[in-house]
Amino acid sequence: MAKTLITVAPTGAESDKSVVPALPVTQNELVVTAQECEAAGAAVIHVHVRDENARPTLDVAQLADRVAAIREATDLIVQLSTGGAVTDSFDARLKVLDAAPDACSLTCGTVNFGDNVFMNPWGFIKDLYQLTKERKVVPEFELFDMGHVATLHRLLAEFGPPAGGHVHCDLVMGVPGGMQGNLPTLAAAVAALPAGATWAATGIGRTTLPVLLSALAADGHLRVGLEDTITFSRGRPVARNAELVERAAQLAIIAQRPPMSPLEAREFLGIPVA
Ligand code: KMH
Ligand code: ZN
Repeated sequence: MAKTLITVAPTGAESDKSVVPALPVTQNELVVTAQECEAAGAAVIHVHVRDENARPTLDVAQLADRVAAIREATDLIVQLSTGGAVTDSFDARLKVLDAAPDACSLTCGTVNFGDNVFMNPWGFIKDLYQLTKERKVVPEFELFDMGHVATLHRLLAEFGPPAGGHVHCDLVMGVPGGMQGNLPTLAAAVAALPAGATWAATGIGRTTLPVLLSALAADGHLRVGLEDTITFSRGRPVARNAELVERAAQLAIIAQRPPMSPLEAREFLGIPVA
């Protein structure tokens, strides 16, 4: 039976803990969240680390601690963000791989990001991609816009397949400045992906449910979490990341594509067993 890969993105770099108290920011909060989300059906965790003041950090020692703590407590695939926060330098973002995660995000282009700009010029993309291959860290290609799909084709044509041999993408939809989070846009993006690529989708904010339901209908995989939405339903804040995973898992079961286990996800993504 076909299965659904569910990734949880529990924290992100944008929301403030004082505004979103459910955000896991300490090591303990992150580990408990990881355990709850694994039990609810997640197989991958997309990690942004916060420092002692709950601010985003790319400090390699703290990243490595989080990777070790999640591995110790769960079987989840640990995917570190190389996107970081919009203020992070390219150098710091490349150094994320020094923390030796199983996987990492790799965004395939610059995008307006609300009032900011999330910078991903070609030079940085190709340096990061080559480093993922050298270090055997499996990249997930983050696509915020249709132009990013074109850059993914260029990357694969110039540098060949990724570590693990399999191309897996995440359509990040509904960012103010990126592609819209709706069914026609999702269908167009999926149609443009490289042959053989698999994909998940996530919708930011109010696009969460339309994108989730569209992705399931189109045989795609799912990413959910407080990084992408802080509202469970109109006027009701998300209480725990796990409730977003539970909802995604229930819908995947209804769609006759139940969640993949972390072990099944390793095989699917080409990530060796830790
Ligand atoms: N925080 C955003 C600027 C990623 O994790 O790779 C970038 C982001 C993408 O979240
Ligand atoms: Zn992220």
